[in-house]
Amino acid sequence: MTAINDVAKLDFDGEVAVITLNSPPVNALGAGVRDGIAHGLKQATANPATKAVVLVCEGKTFIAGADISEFGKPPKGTSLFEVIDGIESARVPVIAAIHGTALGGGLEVALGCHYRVAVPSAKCGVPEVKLGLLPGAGGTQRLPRIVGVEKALEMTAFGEHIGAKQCAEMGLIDALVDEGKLRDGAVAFARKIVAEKRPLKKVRDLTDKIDAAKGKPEIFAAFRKANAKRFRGFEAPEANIKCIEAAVNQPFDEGLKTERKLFMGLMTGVQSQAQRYVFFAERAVWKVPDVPDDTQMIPITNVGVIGAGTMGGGIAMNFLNVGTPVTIVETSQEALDRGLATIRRNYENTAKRGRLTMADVEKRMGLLRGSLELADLKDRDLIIEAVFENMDLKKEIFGKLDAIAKPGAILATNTSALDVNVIAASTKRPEAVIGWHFFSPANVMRLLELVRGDKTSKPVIATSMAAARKIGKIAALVGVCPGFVGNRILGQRQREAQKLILEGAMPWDVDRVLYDFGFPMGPFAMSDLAGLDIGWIKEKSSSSTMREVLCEMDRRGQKNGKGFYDYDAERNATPSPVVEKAILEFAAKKGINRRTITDEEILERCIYPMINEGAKILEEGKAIRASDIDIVWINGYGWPVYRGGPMFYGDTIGLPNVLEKMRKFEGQMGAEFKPAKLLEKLVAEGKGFRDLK
Ligand code: T1G
Repeated sequence: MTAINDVAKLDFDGEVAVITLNSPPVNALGAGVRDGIAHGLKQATANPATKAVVLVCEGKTFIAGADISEFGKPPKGTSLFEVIDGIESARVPVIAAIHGTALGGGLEVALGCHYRVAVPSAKCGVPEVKLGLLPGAGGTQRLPRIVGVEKALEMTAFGEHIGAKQCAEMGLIDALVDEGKLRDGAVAFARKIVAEKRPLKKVRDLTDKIDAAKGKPEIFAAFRKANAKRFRGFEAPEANIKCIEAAVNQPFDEGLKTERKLFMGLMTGVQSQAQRYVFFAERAVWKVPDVPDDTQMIPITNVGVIGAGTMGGGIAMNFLNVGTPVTIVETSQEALDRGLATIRRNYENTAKRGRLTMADVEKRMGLLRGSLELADLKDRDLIIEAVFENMDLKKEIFGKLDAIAKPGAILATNTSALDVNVIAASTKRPEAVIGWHFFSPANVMRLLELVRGDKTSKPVIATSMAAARKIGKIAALVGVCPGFVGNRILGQRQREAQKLILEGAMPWDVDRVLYDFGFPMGPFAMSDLAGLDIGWIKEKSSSSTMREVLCEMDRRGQKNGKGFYDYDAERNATPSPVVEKAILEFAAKKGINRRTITDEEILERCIYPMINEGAKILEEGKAIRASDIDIVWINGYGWPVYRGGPMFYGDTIGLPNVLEKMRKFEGQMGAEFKPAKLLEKLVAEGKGFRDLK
């Protein structure tokens, strides 16, 4: 065994040389790994006895791509192109032995090899598009030559990880070897192809799969059309498609040049910077500085949910989906039956769409028990309350839970706005109380705000974080304040949106600006979808807001075909002349002189107060880091990932611009635009949110 460098070693199994990489955590293609492969290959092929080379990795995975943390830094060591060219032009066959995930540059290295073997549990993919990039080391030119143009379009433009079995069916993997016997299986495969004198199969030389697509531009047109909605606003998917087109229409080396040009265009662009930022933000959000990794965890073997309404039902499904038994408690048999029936219907609908079997449905329903007795939660490890948003009701329930729940149980509330400390104070164990703020539909929305009370213990926080990860959520730990992080910031945008339609804009103007910015929907279309009459009480209605005025006009939203918009039978929205007239009258009644409002003002007044509120949240310590706020808004409120989140966006446009506009608006419209101290401090220091530690 020869150490090539600190992350690569070389040994020989008879006539087969084996290069082993070991660069935790994911064998990313940093300079050491690139040098290790290149130098290892040189040494291996310099030995005349070598008849084949196997490239294998130790640790949890094969190479999971280029080292993203190296991007933007001066290149060091052997370039990835030299590594792959070296492999492809080797005098003996090179075999990639894949376990875990061969992703991005890792799959491109494997595509440079003459053969690929994998264990069945392995996965392959080119997820660069999720980083706002494309496979920039020949992947867009080699992949279609192996898997065909259609598959290559899906793999590059969607970026999903594909199982080894399916990869073998596509011809991407040449052989599957036994789990746990990867190295031996790869060496045996190498011996077999040497014995059979199989040719040095260079992927770059394969043409049949791309020839099949020559003169068929309709393949690309159809793919673009079918995914236009999904790719809206993103730059990378189109660049990936163009590269696959180049693979069909250009010679290999010309296609490589096209790939390089498009890659560099994305790499230096803001979208990829944003999406790379989000990649690391999604990993940082789990880290709570004062809750160390070795914090004692509370075993969660079962769960109790109080309330079988829309939220309670969705919450229960998250745990049933991962095999955790749930007892759900309601106050009446009718409400309980309705809740249980909704859960079963949701599962059966998923089964109808082929994403679950009926056996899966029965297995999940088998883990669910309904009850009318809070006392039936006495053995629960985690209890999540999801009842009506009323403080007295929540305090009463937590008071009762305190007497019922076993010692050490976690008592969680799904409140979206109420003070968790006040709820905790209604028990003698406030250290066990924490907010678990799910987003509707709770079994679908990925975001979870975990709300840390003043007395919430570290084991309760650590356990909640781990449980959130287990049910497939991304959890941000936030502090107790009105609206926590997400809704608190939403309040800023909603306030300005409501004001803008009185001052001169129309709801469809505000929605268009935010839709074009990248949100899936604007605030007024969103209100129509949710229903304008949520929380509206006819008897108490006083035409004090446009929302009340519309409800009084029996405009409830999509559900009755009229809200801020008019809706046709297919729920397509059109601006409403009735609403326009109502807004003009309402503004006149309020004595507001309407004026022309630019799209720029709409955007700035909706977005800048959000950034400013984020700064206040940070200065109050209600969020651990700026990127957590971005994770909340990207995963819970539809902020476009290619803009990185409100805080990253603030840094992108420059905090001095945000501050200048906030001060201008403060001067024109009042204290609600008062700049946060942190914003003023960062600008004074010439820093951004990214500089906050
Ligand atoms: N570069 C640098 N660090 C990485 C990394 C990478 N490619 N992948 C993971 N890490 C770090 C991560 O930040 C975390 O660090 C730790 O590893 C564990 O990751 C030329 C341009 C492989 C499926 O997009 O999808 O190749 O937080 O928590 O859940 O064409 O990591 O512990 O300090 O995610 O088991 C393309 C990215 C790159 C794959 C493992 N590759 N990685 O998931 O662990 S671009 C990717 C993943 C490229 C070429 C182009 C996942 C994983 P820390 P983790 P996991």
